[in-house]
Amino acid sequence: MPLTVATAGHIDHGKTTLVEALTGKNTDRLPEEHARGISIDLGYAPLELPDGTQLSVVDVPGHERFVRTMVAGATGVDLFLLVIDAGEGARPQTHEHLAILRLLGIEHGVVALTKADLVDDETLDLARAEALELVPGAAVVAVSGRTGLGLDDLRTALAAASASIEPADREAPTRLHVDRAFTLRGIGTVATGTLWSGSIGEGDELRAEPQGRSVRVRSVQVHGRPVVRADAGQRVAVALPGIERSELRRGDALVTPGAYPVGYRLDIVLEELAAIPARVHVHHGTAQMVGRVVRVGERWAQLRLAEPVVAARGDRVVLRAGTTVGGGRVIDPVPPRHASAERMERVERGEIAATVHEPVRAASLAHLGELTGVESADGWVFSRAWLEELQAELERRIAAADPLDPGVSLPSEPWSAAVVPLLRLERRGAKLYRPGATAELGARADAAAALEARLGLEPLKVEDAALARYLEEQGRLVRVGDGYAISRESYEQARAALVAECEAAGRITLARFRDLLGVGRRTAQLLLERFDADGLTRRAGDERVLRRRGTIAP
Ligand SMILES: Nc1nc2c(ncn2[C@@H]2O[C@H](COP(=O)(O)OP(=O)(O)OP(=O)(O)O)[C@@H](O)[C@H]2O)c(=O)[nH]1
Ligand SMILES: [Mg+2]
Repeated sequence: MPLTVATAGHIDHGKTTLVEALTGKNTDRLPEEHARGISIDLGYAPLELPDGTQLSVVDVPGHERFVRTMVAGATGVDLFLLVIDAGEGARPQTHEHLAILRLLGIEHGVVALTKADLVDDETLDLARAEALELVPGAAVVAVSGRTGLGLDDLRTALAAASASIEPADREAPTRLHVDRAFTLRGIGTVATGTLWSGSIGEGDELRAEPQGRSVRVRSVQVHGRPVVRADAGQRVAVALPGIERSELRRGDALVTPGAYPVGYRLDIVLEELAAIPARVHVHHGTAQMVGRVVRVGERWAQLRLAEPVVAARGDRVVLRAGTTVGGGRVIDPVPPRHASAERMERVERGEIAATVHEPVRAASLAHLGELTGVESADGWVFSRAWLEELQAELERRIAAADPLDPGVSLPSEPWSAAVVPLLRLERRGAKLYRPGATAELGARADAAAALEARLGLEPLKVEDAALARYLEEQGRLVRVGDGYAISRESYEQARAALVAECEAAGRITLARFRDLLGVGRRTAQLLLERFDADGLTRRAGDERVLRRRGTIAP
């Protein structure tokens, strides 16, 4: 099983020297690193242990200004190799790197007391005692990168620590947080990183997030050797010919398309090492960005990020503000904006269904684990209680609606189309009614009778629009213009006159129709418009002709 190990420790304590002694490879690549005698960027080397275990070593810089680089190198690895100068003992970045390893959940590893060739036995014993106190449970091995002392013991200790590592999840969707992107002549863009989960092989279709760019893997290498497929837990280099070097950088992620959400918020269980200010640097994967910490309850916080991240439940984050002030474990990688302690508690416990009330898209919860005990429709999930509340609320509004049109408008929310069919209500057009509900005149029966008595061919203004609509549906009047009505009989007579004229003359003008009916121009106009709307006639210049299949409406 391939594993990754990251060095850790204070500047100049001998990390790079030890990695070279173990692997034969000097991981300081940059001219500036050699000139200054310190590591600046991450270095990589393969290490085969006596028991055959393949380790990928990530060598990190110890300088306090490069702690963020250390976080990017350590994130996602399986083991640590904490390096402490036997003569100096633990120094500030020894402590800070150790804190970061703990925040990242990297629990297994080995402590190497370096430069053992330079100290006497007493000093070495002191250093060993301090190391045992700092990292209880870890093997502590005295070594020298200079003389080779203790290297075999160190390899053995690394093998023992490796044996307790749970294998990374190969079956999970692929995720690789990019720590380097560069161009190779003849190959194009190459990205490297620790494969957190899944596998990567030639021809795979992946997505570069958060850009959302589709990329096809041309080839895969593990420590300079081509492989057909690399598995979780390995350091891999992938050739991605379809994307420009400038479109990819440390902090991006290569993932199975659609498998991981991308968002600007993370709900975490907060771990506080020092006072955490409201504005911090958030480290996640190989990315780091400014973020706000919104505390929720006693244990939790919502991180609001300046840039999007590709996260999953269980991921770790490190929070820094000058120094490392805390971190956390992600419980929801794409949480709703308004966080409550109640929701946090439930989500932390994995009781996802209990957090669902009003409809949310099922896809937005998919990454929180299996979801049972909720209602679902057409990609939305919601609680039974919410559905009942909606039913009750609509029924209340229907009860208060005009008895002439006892319905309410369809909900306009995005979930409307999915949820409406589940309601015990009848949909008619854009409104909902009690099943079988009919309009009733109720208290307006007298008003209706009085109106009907006054109706004739001259359009009458009707203030009560609902009443007019109802009476029209009942065949007791015909509405014309905007808020006017005529009697049904008048409508039929006017219609008969129009049809007769058109059949005789082929067409009719407004003037002719007015004269035929003996009404004013405005009345004739309103009637003709109604006939047009009913599909009986259509305009042809200044005249009207019968439509071939004039429907008889209303
Ligand atoms: N005598 C002796 N010198 C050592 C040993 N290990 C490292 N050194 C020396 O210590 C100095 C720092 O070693 P590095 O390996 O660069 O230290 P580092 O921890 O990688 O430093 P940064 O990457 O900058 O944090 C170099 O001059 C090394 O030659 C050792 O075991 N014995
Ligand atoms: Mg170094």
